[in-house]
Amino acid sequence: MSSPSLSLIVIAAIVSAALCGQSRGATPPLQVGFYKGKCASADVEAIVGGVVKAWYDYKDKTIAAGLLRLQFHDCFVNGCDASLLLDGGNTTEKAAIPNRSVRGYELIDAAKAVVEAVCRGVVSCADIIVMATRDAVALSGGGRYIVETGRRDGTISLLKNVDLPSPSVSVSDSIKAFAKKGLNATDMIYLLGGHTVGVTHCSLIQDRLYNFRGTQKPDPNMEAALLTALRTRCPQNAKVDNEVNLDQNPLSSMVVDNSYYKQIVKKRGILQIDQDLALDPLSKTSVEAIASGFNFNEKFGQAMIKLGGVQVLTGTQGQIRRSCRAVNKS
Ligand code: HEM
Ligand SMILES: *[C@@H]1O[C@H](CO)[C@@H](O)[C@H](O)[C@H]1NC(C)=O
Ligand SMILES: *[C@@H]1O[C@H](CO)[C@@H](O)[C@H](O)[C@H]1NC(C)=O
Ligand SMILES: CC(=O)N[C@H]1CO[C@H](CO)[C@@H](O)[C@@H]1O
Repeated sequence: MSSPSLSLIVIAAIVSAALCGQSRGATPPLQVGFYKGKCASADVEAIVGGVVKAWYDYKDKTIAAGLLRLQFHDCFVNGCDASLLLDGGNTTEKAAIPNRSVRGYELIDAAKAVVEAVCRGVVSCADIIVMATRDAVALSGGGRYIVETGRRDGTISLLKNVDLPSPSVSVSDSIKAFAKKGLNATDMIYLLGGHTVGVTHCSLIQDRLYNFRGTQKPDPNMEAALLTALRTRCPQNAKVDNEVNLDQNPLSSMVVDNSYYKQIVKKRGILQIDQDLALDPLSKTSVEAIASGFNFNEKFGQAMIKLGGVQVLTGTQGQIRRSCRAVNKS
């Protein structure tokens, strides 16, 4: 009577071994230094780092902001598969409204051109995004975190997949949106620290300045001096949509540091989600701890590594695109 149960065990063992082998073969994990020895004797990370440094030194000191937002939008929509980079008229991720001011595409193209010249068809666009963002953060005063690589590029980019949180999302809904990507509340609190650099547009904060939630009054949770300054920068019925620094400390608006948290605890947040992060009981205590100096750079780096692992393609999945802007023809 022991034979049926024995054969069941044997079958179960075979099935689980097969499943295990399959998932290991098809989707190996990301790894640190994936490209070592894969691009002749070249150091892929150093090549990308050189392009980013030149861009930062000679072209654009604000590139970290562009790339941070680019990585966030890429990873949040269909995983970190460089789908955001695909051109294709007005039906792709790129054409989505929340994405309308994403920048950094040209730097990715430049880095891709250099690595392709050294070893063709080896380095994915998805990895270039993650490596370049890391380098730009380090050049902008943030910590230099160690990235994992081995991502492959996706082939699909659809506008209808874009489901990014709006600037007026509540903290609790934002936590839910991040949880769907495997990122917890702590990760979210650190990742929003990306708003320590870069800009938004007046149109996205107009309601906070003039008519908060239909009250015909400004957001009561905005510091008076900031309100005055922003009303000057963003006049009502203006014809131009001006830019506004997300970190309102003028000494630090281009530096990756914990200044964003210091500002929001002083009610000097710019987007509504920024200000809410400092007020909501779900995040308030963490925000205050980070503002008072708690190890931001290292924690931010860890959260960026985790963001870089969202729904990645590895192994034989996807492809290594020849151009970051188009799916390979054959
Ligand atoms: C709830 C989540 C988030 C919301 C609602 C949000 C919303 C926004 C909005 C509305 C803008 C301004 C766009 C414009 O006016 O052009 C912006 C800019 C920016 N976001 Fe976020 N964001 C979120 C999370 C993140 C994360 C996780 C990162 C990166 C780690 C990030 C990095 C940035 C950066 C660096 C900018 C400035 C971009 C530039 O200067 O070009 N954001 N974000
Ligand atoms: C883009 O959208 C417009 C309508 O808004 C449409 O006429 C046009 O054909 C679209 N172009 C592409 C490439 O899909
Ligand atoms: C969130 O994830 C991080 C990193 O994976 C972990 O260290 C932390 O304990 C988690 N936090 C919560 C509140 O679950
Ligand atoms: C709708 C919209 O503005 N889409 C933009 C998304 O980003 C790309 C690259 O910057 C622009 O070319 C699109 O116009």
